[in-house]
Amino acid sequence: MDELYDIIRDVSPDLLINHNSFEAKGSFSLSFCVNLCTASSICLSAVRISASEECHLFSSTLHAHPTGKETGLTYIKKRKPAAAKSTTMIPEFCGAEESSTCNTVTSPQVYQDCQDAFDNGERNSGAAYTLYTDPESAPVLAVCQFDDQSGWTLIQRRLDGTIDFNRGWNEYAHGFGNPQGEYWIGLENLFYLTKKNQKLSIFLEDHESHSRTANYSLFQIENEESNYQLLVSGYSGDAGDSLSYHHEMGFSTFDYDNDGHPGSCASSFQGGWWYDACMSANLNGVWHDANNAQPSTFGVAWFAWKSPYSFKTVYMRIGN
Ligand SMILES: [Ca+2]
Repeated sequence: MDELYDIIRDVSPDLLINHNSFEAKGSFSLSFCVNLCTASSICLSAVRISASEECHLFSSTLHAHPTGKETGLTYIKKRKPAAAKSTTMIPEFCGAEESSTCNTVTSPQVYQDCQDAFDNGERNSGAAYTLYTDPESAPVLAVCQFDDQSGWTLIQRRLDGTIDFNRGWNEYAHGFGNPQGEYWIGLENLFYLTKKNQKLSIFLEDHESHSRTANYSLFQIENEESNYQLLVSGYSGDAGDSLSYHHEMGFSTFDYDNDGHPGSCASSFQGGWWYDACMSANLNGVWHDANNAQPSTFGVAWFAWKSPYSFKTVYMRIGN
């Protein structure tokens, strides 16, 4: 799944000039197959095979028109939305003009954020939803967590070290990873998501299954011209406050140093973060297993709870 998600994020429009069709496939549920195509700006159609659970994504619409008599196929194609508030394509599904072997699927709902999803009756906590954080930009897949009162948008998660978080500026700006696994939603999305007041909640779990949280009543990310500066305040919780140290810092990556240190913190600690000189928290640092939980480079760090220590499970989520 990670591989497919990376493929559709990494194929650039330039490549499509020379290769006017790409195909990516993996095993997914129908709804996730639909969401993947929706979230990819280059996916124009998809076919899902129910027997094998294969999801094939295409950069052309040709494959969305069945010509054979296959059964158990669901064809997905995109069209522009009727409501012209967005130029983004949204999926249209197998209709009457296609063969009778088509399955019928429901178009996915799209939301601005997970609170919007909650307000519209969504309650499937932990599922990935298609979010339009900005009407002018491409949609993004993100996991929503719902409680009794609200919807939280997952913006970052560490679980097992399967995704490399030592990445450059462009990838941190636009996001990477798999929303249902290890994930970074992207600074550009964070800028749009935090235009209205947002709280931040950080969950930390060590390798012995002890967990604590750090909450902030205000969390805001400025635009790219401001290097996605972090504004954070109003700590509460039991993990200690390791993020206020980074307040008002721009974001830094190994290829773009905006930190408060003569050297490059992002290069030294191998992650993108709002480094100063250098850190009290480093949740995008290198993931370590239980046998290496006290690495010299600090790893996935939150000093206010324990240090040196690299936490096992971490996620950051935002909500109203
Ligand atoms: Ca520096």
